[in-house]
Amino acid sequence: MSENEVKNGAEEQYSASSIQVLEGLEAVRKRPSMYIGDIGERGLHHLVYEVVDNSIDEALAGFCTDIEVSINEDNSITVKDNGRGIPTGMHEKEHKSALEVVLTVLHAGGKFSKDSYKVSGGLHGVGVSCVNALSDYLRAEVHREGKVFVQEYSKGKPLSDVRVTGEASDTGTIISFHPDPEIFTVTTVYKYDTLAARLRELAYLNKGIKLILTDRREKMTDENGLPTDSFKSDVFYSREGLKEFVNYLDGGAEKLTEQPIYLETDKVIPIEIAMQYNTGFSEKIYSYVNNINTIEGGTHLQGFKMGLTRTLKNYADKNNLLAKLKFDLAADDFREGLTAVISVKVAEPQFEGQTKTKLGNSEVVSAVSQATATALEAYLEENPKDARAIVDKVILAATARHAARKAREMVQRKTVMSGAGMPGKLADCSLRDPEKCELFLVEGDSAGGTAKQGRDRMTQAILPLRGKILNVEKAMEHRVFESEEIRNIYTALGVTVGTEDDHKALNLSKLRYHKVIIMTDADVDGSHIATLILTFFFRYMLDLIRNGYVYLATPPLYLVKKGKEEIYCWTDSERRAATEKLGKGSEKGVTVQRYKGLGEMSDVQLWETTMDPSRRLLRQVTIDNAAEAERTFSMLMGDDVPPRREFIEQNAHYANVDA
Ligand code: 0RA
Repeated sequence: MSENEVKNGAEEQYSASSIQVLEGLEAVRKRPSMYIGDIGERGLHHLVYEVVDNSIDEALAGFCTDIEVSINEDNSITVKDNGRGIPTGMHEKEHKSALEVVLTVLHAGGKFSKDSYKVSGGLHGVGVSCVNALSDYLRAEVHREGKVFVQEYSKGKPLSDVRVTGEASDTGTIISFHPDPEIFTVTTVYKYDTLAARLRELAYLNKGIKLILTDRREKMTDENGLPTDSFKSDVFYSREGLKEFVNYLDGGAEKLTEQPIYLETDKVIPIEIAMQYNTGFSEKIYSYVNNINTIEGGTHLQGFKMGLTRTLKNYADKNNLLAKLKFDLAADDFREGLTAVISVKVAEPQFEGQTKTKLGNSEVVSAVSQATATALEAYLEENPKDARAIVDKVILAATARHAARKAREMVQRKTVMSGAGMPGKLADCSLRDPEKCELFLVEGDSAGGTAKQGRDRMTQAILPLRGKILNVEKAMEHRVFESEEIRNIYTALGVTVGTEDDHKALNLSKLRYHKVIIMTDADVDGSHIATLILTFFFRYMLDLIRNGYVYLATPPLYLVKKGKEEIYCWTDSERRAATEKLGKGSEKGVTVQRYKGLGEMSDVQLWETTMDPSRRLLRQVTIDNAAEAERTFSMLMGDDVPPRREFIEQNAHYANVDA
């Protein structure tokens, strides 16, 4: 999970009149978002994935074992592999080097790979030529047939012909590129953790491939905090693939069985699945097609669920384990406390859905359900003790679901009677158009009071929350729906939960605000409260995050003041600059006020710095790597203390109070 900085400004817009026929890489530069999704932080990182995917393909074809990714000092990227090297001979049709064709012709990759289909491929799968088009500089180096071939480009155009620059005793491809700041206007700074998360995921999904990430912008420090000669670096390698992935996702969860249940088939549709039950309550199923996280699921997920339900139900019936059960089992009772990863490779995937991450190929349903049933049947027969533990867990889930029904229906009934029954603490806005309305979730009644005074009553609603809301990561479902604070959030948002066939389905059609803004103090406690709220959204209202409705407010840390002049500061370096500016002539009378909490600001100050849409900085909560977010929430909200402390130390950025 990460935060996008949302600045007020125009997005790219295409009006009908400006539509024209575009050819080649010019098209990519004119409409980059159509090719890489967006031109923000996501798109910037997508460039790296496009290049790495080519090397992964070479590895999956059996010719490459190591892939090294470096973030260079100038925020350019180098991807190096030890594959066969991109072919450099003359390309018959195009009358130029194949290397140049691959790098400068849109979708050129496919022309070479008739015999083996491309299995990996970024979400957009646009190829390395797109990366070239969107880079102000790109250099391709190929080691092949004993020689080193080099060609350089700018904005997709070759700067020279392919040159032989030396001899090579190895083979492989080295692509270096620098993203064009004319295209990536928001940021051209790479985030190590974002790239690390994707490379880790790729290592688990493609066992046996070694992926190395190095950050040449940052030297490691020794125990005294002094820089050493080595750069920050991680090696991602998984010998056991999805089995290890499931363990990683589960973090410290208490397991129900010793080992994950695992299957791998190499039929027409290669399928790999690992699954592990734990004693927790959430369902964490991650599905991939050709290394792409299919967050909307699809036919492979459908097949898995069918195979799982049918096999467990049959086993339980056959062994007379359901005799005492007084009510029916629901399909999702079989998935409570289940962590699973499903990875399939499909030759011609059809992607559907809002974000084009839902697999549509119907032939995949039976292939996956068959494979799941066969492997699970065998496992249950061979491990009767585990089988018993799993069936008991399913029965427990059904019992808990029954107990939760009343609490859930309360939430639903209250929300359905819209208008009436809004929480007493909610100070609602007067407009009713959700697109124009914002809800601030505010830590504590005192700050809540200030926010109610300072807000724009037309569009901004305030819901104060009592300090720490329930940690839903550790609570059973009925406790979640019984919590007053959480019920207030459901009611205020106008979100209902549960339909006839899916008791957990979320209904956002009556959502009352399109911005839900978490506003907490800029300190450790405030971060904790924000994390608890985000955990609730992640587990119970994921679509709210996915639709981009969730934001974090950023209150200032300092007010630097001299006479009537006031400067708000969000970082220590801003504070230093402000102190310097106001203190010119090195005169006295400059005061620095540190805000320890929202409550210390007046209503006017809170409005000016944090709530006024024309001046504030909102951070939009997005999920760029679902698996990483999963793991982070399990870890942050789970029982294991040391990894949590480490994460907070590495990621928390609070002001130096004593400075
Ligand atoms: C087309 C054909 C061959 C290799 C590749 C592409 C290739 C592309 C990339 C991109 C990054 N690393 C890569 N490694 C290989 C095979 C040509 C042959 O038969 O030798």
